[in-house]
Formats: sequence, structure tokens, C-alpha cells
Amino acid sequence: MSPPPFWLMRQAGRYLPEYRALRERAGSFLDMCFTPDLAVEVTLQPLRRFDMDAAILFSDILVVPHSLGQEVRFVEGEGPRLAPFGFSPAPRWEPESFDAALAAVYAAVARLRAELPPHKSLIGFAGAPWTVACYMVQGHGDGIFSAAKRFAFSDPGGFDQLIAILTTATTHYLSRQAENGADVVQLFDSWAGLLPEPYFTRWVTGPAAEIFSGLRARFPRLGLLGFPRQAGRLVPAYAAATGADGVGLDAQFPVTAAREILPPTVALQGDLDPALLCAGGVALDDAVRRLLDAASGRPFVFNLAHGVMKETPPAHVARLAEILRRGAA
Ligand code: 1CP
Repeated sequence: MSPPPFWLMRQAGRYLPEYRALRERAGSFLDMCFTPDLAVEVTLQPLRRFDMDAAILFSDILVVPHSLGQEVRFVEGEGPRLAPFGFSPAPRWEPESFDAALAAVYAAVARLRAELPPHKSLIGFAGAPWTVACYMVQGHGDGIFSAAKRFAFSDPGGFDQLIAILTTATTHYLSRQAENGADVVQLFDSWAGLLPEPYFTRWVTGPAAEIFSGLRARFPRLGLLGFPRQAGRLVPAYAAATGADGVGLDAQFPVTAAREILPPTVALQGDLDPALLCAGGVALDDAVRRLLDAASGRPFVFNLAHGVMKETPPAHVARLAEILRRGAA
């Protein structure tokens, strides 16, 4: 059996000493994202060590609200902080100022495609409208976003307008990444699992379907990955409605369930718990072998159920790469 392609969400970042060294010299996190030399270097760091099959652009989902004019800061040890946001009127969509703010990201994508060997995929990405709106409304992450949900449920029509602007901006942003050389794009809906029906369909599935159909029409060869995190039983409807080429999976809808339910044309991506990678040892080896067995015979991209934890020893990632390269034996 040939080994599946692999990459890891947050494969660049804090768990790598070379990332921490560069981050110290770089100044702010956003300076890193908006300096092509640094973004390119950080993107390539994990591939040098572990030879993943794909590089994912080093950036953040919150560059989109930043480029729509909302102040975004990354506070050391605390995560992102966004300025209080006025909703009436909703932010205006101005492609010229948006592109001017993101020119450095587009330049990093073009440089990466030029520097990567042709057999390595370049993955671009954006946050999905719901997840980005959670941060825009609430101003920070807390994993439950009850303030953002209260806002959305008490004025769903107003929230629709914000989602509509983000859907337009995200389609545009991912189109620019494709024009500059991204082979695949992933839409991260990290907080999709927080929405009950019918809001899941309205603010998760609907916008993803619109973004993907816009991209598909312009870039028929672009790979489209959706990651409606923790969406559980709603994942099959999401996959069907969005036409994603692949979906990111986690413990709420694991590969073992997805292979029985999703059509064989949809690639499965996931679903190793990041804490298993962090723990290493026999638990990691066993989990990887079980996952490879579960995915056998399906189009499959090996990945985690969420991002690499910052405490993860790089040696455990090296071990994972070794098991994958050797195949399931
Ligand atoms: O100072 C630092 O080094 C900050 C840590 C960090 C890093 C390394 C942040 C702040 N963002 C990133 C990079 C990043 N973010 C990537 C890089 C590419 C990669 O190697 O995978 C990607 C894809 C993201 C996407 C992202 N940012 C998501 C979606 C995926 C996920 O993890 O759920 C989300 C929700 C964010 C917001 C964000 N940015 C940073 C933090 C700490 C957070 C989470 C905030 C929270 O809710 O607490």
C-alpha cells in the first residue's frame, strides 16, 4: 500500500525552535504574516525537517478582518484581540483597499509556489465566515463564543449581512491565492460545531457552498478542502452541499464513520487527536496504524483533528513521518 499524502494543521509554529527564534526577531505576529521573506521561511521550516507532502501558507484567519479595517492585535500568551466592532452599518466591501492590505500575503504565495518543488502542494487558506465572524463580534476567542452567538441569534438579519460580506471577501481572497499559485485551499470553520440547525445550514454550509462554487467556476483544477470542525452528523450534508473535494474530520465524525457514509469521491482528511501526537510513544504508533487501516481503500490525506499543540516534541512529528513513509506495515 502506498503511503497517504500528509500535512498537519499548524505544522509551522510554536512547537518548532526555529519558529520561536524567528518569531523573537520578527516583532509582532502580524509583521511575520505581512513580511513575505518571513512568511515564506516559516512556511518551509516544517518541510525541511519532516518533508510533508504539502506546505500550508503561514498566515492567520484574522488577516481578513484586519484587511476589512478592524483593528487586530495578537497579545503574547493571550491570543488575538480585535477592536470592538460597529455593526450598523456593516463593514463595506472595498476590493482595492482589501487587496492593498493583503498584497504581502499574495507575494508570499507566489514566492512559495516558485520555491517549492513541483511535487509539493501549496495549500492556501482562509477562515470560514462563521468562524471569522465569531472573532469579529466577540473580539477574542474563548472556545464557546456565547457572546457572538447571542448577537447572531438576536439579529439574524443583521448577522446575515456580516456573513455576506465575509463570503464575498473570502471568495476574493482565496481567488487571489489561487491566481498566485495555491494548488489547494482549505476553509477553516473551527467553530462550526457550536451552531445548531437551522443556523448551521445558514451560516456554515451556505457560505461554504457559495465560496466553493465561485472558486470552482474560475479555477476548475483548484483543490477544495472544507473543515467544519466538530460538526459531527452534519458533516455529510456539508460535504454534499459544498461539493468539497475533501473534508477535515475529527472525533465527532471520525474516518471510521465517514468511510461508511461519505461518497467515495470525497477525500477524507484527518483525524489523529493532536494530544496523541504530543504524547508520542506506543499510543501514537497504535493510533496511526489504526487510522491507516480505517482509511485504506479511500482517497485519504493524513492529518490531525486540529492543530499541532505547541508542547509537541518535534521528535514525535519525526516519528509520525517515519511511520507514514514506511506505510502501514
Ligand atoms: O505568536 C504566535 O506564534 C501565535 C500562534 C499562532 C500561529 C502559529 C496564531 C495566533 N496563528 C498562527 C498561524 C496559523 N493560524 C496558521 C498557519 C499555518 C499552519 O501551519 O497551519 C493557520 C492555518 C491558522 C488558522 C487559525 N487562526 C485558525 C483556524 C484553525 C484552528 O486552529 O482552529 C484560528 C481559529 C485562528 C485564530 C488564532 N490565531 C492565533 C491563535 C492563538 C488563534 C486562536 C485563538 C483562540 O480562539 O483562542
